[in-house]
Amino acid sequence: MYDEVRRTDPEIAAVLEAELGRQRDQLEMIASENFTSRAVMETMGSVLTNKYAEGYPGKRYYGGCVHVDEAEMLAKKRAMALFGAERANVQPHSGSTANMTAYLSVLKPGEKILGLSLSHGGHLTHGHPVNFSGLLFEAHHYEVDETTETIDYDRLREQALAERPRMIVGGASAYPRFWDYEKLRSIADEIEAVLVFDMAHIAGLVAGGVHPSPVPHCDLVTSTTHKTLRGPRGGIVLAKKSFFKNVNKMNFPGIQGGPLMHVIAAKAVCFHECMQDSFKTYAKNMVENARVLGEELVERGFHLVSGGTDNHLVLVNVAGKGLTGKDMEHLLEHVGITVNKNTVPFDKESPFVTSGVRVGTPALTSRGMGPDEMRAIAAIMDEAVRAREDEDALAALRGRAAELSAAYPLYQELV
Ligand code: DSN
Repeated sequence: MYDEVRRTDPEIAAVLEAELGRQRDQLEMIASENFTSRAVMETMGSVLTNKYAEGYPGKRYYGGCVHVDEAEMLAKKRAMALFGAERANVQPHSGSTANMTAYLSVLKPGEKILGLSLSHGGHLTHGHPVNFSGLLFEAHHYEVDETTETIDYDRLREQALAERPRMIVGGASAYPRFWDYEKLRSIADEIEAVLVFDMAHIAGLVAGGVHPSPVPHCDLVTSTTHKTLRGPRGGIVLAKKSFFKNVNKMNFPGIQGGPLMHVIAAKAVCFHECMQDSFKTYAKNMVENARVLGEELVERGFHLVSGGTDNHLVLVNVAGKGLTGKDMEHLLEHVGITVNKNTVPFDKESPFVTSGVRVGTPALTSRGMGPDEMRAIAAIMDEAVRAREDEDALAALRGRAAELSAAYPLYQELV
């Protein structure tokens, strides 16, 4: 696979090989990561990377776009069919530019937005002060309830009525529960706000029919394509027809220049894969694996934020185990399990330390792992916490994690 780069650039070839080894050998449980198909990777590594195509199919600023037009039209058509959307823009380079496109297509700088607080599971692009969304707009935040650790829609409504944002944004990067889109819609309607939903984390579950879809309820829906959707790294905006013209104008020329045609073609490949029955099974398995993992952790005395999960991730508060999220992330990495530290609602620790870890099942489910492996992983996590001062015990746990990885080969054709 890497023959040419090995010949021309051994230093980068070494990086590629080392990363392939890391992905194969570790138990990848970062909730936003996945393993794409070879078809997606081949398309991303194709000649389409050479092509400039500013504009949209049939209306480009460059000649020679006949074939990339075809790829983009397929990607749009498939995105609309997959999600039942009226319109789709498949050009955003990332989830962040998808959100920027959506927001600026309906708002002027300085207007008010209302999104879930980052420390309660939201995302930087939902109005955090260090992000464009907090810099360009007057951002307000809703939170989860302290007892249930789920979104308090009554308080959200009160806030919306008091602050009257022009846009409400739903969606999260660390929220394990279903969303109540009807409630969000009715609150947005009450104050005549635009309703945007960022479904980056759950898009694959929505596509697979195991999570309710925000598309019928929202004016604009954004997503990445590389998380549970298992496609190339990138973004999309789905829109109601009346919002679409502004979305297009804002993505290009408003925000981006030349679209990444190799990635857009790979998005089309991904959407096609997501339409297959095998993807429905995959989506179901991601959720089942997260449920089993969560239950096993609860049985071992871990606190799950909101008490469980409806989706592909669990947010584990490890403070009760005498650890910070940072300690837990390091400890798990030491035994061969990759997760990320994450704030939990009302966290007393800083975002660099945190009291929690976010653990997701998309990548290991792609490798074929199921409930038995989740039980084995929960046991490794628990034993690692208990044996955290005992290097021999940790080495034995690392061996058990490595055995699990080895039993589910990854990218075998790549050497
Ligand atoms: N960084 C992504 C995540 O890990 O959830 C969100 O953009």
